[in-house]
Amino acid sequence: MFEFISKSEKLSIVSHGEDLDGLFSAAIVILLHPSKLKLKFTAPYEIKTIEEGYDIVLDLPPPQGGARILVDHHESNILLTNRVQRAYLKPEYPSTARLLYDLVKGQEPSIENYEGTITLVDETDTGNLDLSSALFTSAIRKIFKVKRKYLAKVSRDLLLHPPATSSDLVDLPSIRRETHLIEKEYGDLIEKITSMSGGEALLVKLESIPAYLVPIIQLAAKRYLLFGTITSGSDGAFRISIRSQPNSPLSALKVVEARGGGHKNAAGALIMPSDMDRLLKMVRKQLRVELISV
Ligand SMILES: [Mn+2]
Repeated sequence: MFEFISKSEKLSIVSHGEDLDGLFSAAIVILLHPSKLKLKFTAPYEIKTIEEGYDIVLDLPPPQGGARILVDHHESNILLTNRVQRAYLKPEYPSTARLLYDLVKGQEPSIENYEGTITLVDETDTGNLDLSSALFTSAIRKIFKVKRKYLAKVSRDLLLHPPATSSDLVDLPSIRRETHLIEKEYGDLIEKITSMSGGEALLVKLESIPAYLVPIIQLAAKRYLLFGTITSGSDGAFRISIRSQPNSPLSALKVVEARGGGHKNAAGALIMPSDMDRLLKMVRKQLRVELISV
């Protein structure tokens, strides 16, 4: 793995552009192969149908065009490993960045300077977000939507100022303007979300606020056995993101079933509005569901 990354002359890599795991996994490749790197950020719901192939795919399902190497930890992507030459896919890993780190650290001991950041990535990628890491992730999603190319700069910044705590994330030079802006603009919403009382299942439909605020809304997820957000995409489909607690009678992955993927307790899918009723019915069989719009 280390040889492949450091010795290849040119490398094309594609990583997940919506969270810290995708950004820091890309940062590790940048560290080992700083020049002649073609770096692209995308999302699971975009990449599956991409016909282009890549040398390395990180934290994502492999594209139709295939890949030489896949490094990932999403259980649901095991079904697509026939698209790649070599798959390092370990669902037991808390993050793709941790897996990549373990694959290369034997040959590149200097990477151990980033151990603290890797631990922070593990925490944020297993749904253990606090307000600061949720603000950071919302800012990343906003940038992903409006000026995606800037994310490469954020990845480099993570190497220059390796964060060890979630408040370091909010203050990362390339991102702090955005995190402070979101905090100022949506202070009332943050207040409302962080004071939700909890219950069996809650589904939140985002109608009057942008979809990049989903990570902040999800701060309430810990207080529900099952928690979901629903946003509508430009194509008329709904994007749903589900979180579940280990003791929920219904797991997040089960809710999205064949329509999406992810981890057992954190999964997402694109669904048609006509399928919404069926999904709701399934959840209602097991849990008392509350539905709200924000
Ligand atoms: Mn991940």
